Amino acid sequence: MSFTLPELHYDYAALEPHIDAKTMEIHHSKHHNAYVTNLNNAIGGTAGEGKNIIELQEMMSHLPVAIRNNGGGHYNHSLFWELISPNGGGNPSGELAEAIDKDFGSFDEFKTAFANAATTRFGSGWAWLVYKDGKLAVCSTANQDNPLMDIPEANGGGGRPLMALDVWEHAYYLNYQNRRPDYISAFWNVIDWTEVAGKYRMASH
Ligand code: MN3
Repeated sequence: MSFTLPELHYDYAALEPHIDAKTMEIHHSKHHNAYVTNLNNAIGGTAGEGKNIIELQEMMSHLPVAIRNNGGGHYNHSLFWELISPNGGGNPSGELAEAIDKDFGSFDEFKTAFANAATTRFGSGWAWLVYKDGKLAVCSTANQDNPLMDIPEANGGGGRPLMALDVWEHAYYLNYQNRRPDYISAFWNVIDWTEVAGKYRMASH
């Protein structure tokens, strides 16, 4: 069984003007597709063969670096596409909103902490909202690493990912060039809080 590129639930142009169609097309059909292809090519004969994408992250310390890079890339992007939506934006509600207020002080303070993690990640990587030890936390990881990986120096402190933002230049350069902070600001218009809340519920109950 091999890994496959997931279909998006929206058109490449659906997130404009916040994320442009050309970026979405290249990001999904070229970058993510290459991670899937390279993962499938790398996994044969390793201990990861036959494992699902979550299991792979959790045993990454035992796997070749090609699986760390491409298996991380496949997991991270599959999550990212689920978390953004043309119907996104606004504010979280319900239990998630209460947890954000409790653990960060307010929604605005959470946004500042998350944007700071995304802005200060040097080079390529990801910013995360995770659920860990009964609390919400923000962190970032380099390259295609993520909080699920069993590699302490790479997983940003670990935890269950609830929300992810790709801050590789390929995620924003066509539209935003060097202006990563503008891309991070635009992300708040496409984040789907219903998806984040669902992941929070699964992680916390
Ligand atoms: Mn990417």
